[in-house]
Amino acid sequence: EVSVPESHPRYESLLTRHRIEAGVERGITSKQGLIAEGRGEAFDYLLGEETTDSADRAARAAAAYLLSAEHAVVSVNGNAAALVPEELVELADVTGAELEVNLFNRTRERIEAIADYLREHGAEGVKGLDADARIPGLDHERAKVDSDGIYDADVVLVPLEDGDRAEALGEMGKTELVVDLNPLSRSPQVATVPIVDNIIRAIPTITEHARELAGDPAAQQAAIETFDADAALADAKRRIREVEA
Ligand code: PTJ
Repeated sequence: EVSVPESHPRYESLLTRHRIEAGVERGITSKQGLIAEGRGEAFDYLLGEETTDSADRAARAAAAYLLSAEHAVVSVNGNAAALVPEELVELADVTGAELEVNLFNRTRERIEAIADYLREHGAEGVKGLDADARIPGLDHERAKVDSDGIYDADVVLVPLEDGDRAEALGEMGKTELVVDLNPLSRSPQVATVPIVDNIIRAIPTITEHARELAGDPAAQQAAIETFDADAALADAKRRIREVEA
């Protein structure tokens, strides 16, 4: 798919950029998605471009919430779809969650392109095309969700979310699992579970934990009860402050 040699010291970061660029070319990712990617990369660099122990614990708690949910939905935007289409489908399969396309810069074309792309990667029954319900307290476009999807969900995984929508979903009483590399951003701060990690690593990590926790409600409960969101954010901020060249 790309011509970056795996031995390149910045292999993963370059691969990520190529995927986002290709996403824009395919009509999946918005131009603003390019800016978001640059911002994410800077934080990833400061965090050492690895899944920290703290982020791993958050991923485990997220897996437990997804497995024990009545109705779990994974929200998919243009960046998530471009970066981890197959991994999102796998996560949905392992946890029983649904996938719903939900965009900040919403256009019918992009919704359909993303749904098609997810189906190409094995997804069934992608939601977000009906958009027959609204998240209260948000302006029109960002508020559009499926009544039998995000609107009805008790647990929602929202990667790379903007703060307003994250807050509004929280106000609806939903358990929010947020993947965001910026621990200072409002969405991880309002999340039940902030996963401060690159989505490229975070989604497979959540899936791995879900495989291990599946069918074990006691272990799921323990992962949820021992997780401390404030400590997770503090860990990420400390890591950034203590970074050395
Ligand atoms: O496809 P759309 O229309 O829904 O738009 C999606 C974007 C991401 C463009 C939109 O939601 C947006 O503008 O988001 P922001 O406000 O730029 O926030 C994106 C957040 O995600 C920032 O805090 C970034 O640090 C973070 N981020 C960027 N890339 C990654 C990331 N977090 C995890 N993994 C990444 N690869």
